[in-house]
Amino acid sequence: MPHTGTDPFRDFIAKLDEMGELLRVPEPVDSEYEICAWCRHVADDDGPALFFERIKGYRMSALANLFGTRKRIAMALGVEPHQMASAIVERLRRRLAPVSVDAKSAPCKQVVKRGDQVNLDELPIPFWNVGDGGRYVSAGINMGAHPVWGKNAGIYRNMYRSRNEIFAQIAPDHHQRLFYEDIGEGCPMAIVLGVDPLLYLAAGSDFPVSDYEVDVAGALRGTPLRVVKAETIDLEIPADAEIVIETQYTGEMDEEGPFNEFTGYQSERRKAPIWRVTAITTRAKPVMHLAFAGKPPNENVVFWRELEDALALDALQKRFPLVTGVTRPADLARDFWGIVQINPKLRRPGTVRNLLLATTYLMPRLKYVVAVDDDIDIFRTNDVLWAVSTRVDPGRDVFIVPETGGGPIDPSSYEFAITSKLFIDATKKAHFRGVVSMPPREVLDRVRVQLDKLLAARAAAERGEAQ
Ligand SMILES: Cc1cc2nc3c(=O)[nH]c(=O)nc-3n(C[C@H](O)[C@H](O)[C@H](O)COP(=O)(O)O)c2cc1C
Ligand SMILES: [Mn+2]
Repeated sequence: MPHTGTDPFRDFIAKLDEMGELLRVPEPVDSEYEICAWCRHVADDDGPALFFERIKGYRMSALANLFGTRKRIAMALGVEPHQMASAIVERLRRRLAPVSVDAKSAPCKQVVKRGDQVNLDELPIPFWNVGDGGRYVSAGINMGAHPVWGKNAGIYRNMYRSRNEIFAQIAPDHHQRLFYEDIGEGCPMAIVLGVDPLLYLAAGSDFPVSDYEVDVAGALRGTPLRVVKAETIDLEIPADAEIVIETQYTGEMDEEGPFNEFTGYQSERRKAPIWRVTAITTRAKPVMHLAFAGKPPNENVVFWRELEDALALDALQKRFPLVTGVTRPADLARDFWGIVQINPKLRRPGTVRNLLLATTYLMPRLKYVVAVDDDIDIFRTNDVLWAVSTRVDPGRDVFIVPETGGGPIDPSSYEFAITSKLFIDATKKAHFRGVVSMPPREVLDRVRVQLDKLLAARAAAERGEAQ
């Protein structure tokens, strides 16, 4: 069952705490580089979410690395990691629209500041990696609406410009780019922080423009989200948000960036729209939500596209029943490698190559597409590379398609967003002679129990010594 408290963000923090998935940092941290350094280390260690209780010069606390591991995404959905894809597909067969509440019952309105009172300097907006062009709100869900295309929520990076101006760098294929280019000056946008983690998950995956990510989040949770009218713009926002930055497009653009991206490299300075902040509303003691980007692993790539991958598995299985799993590995920056897992008993001549090509219909930015058998754990990149090492003859099992579309911030591309694609059939083919080395299953299972017992005893002894 999904965790259905009345206060989804704070309930989830409490649940992480309870499960040993949250580390509280009591010492004051510096928002310049220091928050980033904490995040860097826990990212490298597959570590816990971080709760910064005190930030030098600010009154708010902050949370980072929320979805730094797939396990925590599964926790937010209330399932085990191996059940995630099927749970997502099942719940996303429908949508669940939010319910409106009035401002009195909306915690995000406990403190309301408008006009001259608005001051982004009160928010602990970090300076992240060396070379960033400014301070970045990195976990903001940007919410907007358009008279024809409807309502939308997407995560876009927001660079601080002044106490009442902020940027939003929105990729050409992302929805609110259409909104501000069409509406122009006055286009409304609210940047919301600290909301239902399932809305955060939904806003980070691509859906058709006709889909509203708040309805997607409602379906994932199984109960409608609570929304409330914004103060100064014609939008609805999550009533339980920690922080809401209400803005309007000024009609002006300026150079934004550089920013150290999820790829692990800086992207160049680019033009981005400037938004005037018309109100900031918060809880009485808000928690700022932060997301770390930088050289993978990083939390962005762990949860970005997670819903898309689950839906891609479902779509591929409809045409290719032999498919048993799909993922884009986070440790390889997510957007570059696609791994498809198959049941070898169902393979027919030519199917694997067709499947490799079909995967790029759903994931057009991929550079490498690899097919493996179902004895390979696709969530362990080394297992996939072991299959490539031992089951592939590069002269026979690999082919390249030149000059296809790729990601816009791949630092290796000769031409903007153009790449070739390498397809690798790393499944066992007819000539394959290998027999996988393993002790008997029954012995393995028996020893696992003994090993876990000894490890638990040792951990208990260590805790005893520490006290
Ligand atoms: C932490 C994080 C940061 C992101 N930053 C950006 C960004 O700066 N610009 C952008 O266009 N997309 C960014 N994305 C990707 C979009 O949020 C994602 O593709 C989303 O589906 C776009 O929603 P839309 O299609 O409704 O616009 C980011 C994703 C994550 C998870
Ligand atoms: Mn959208």
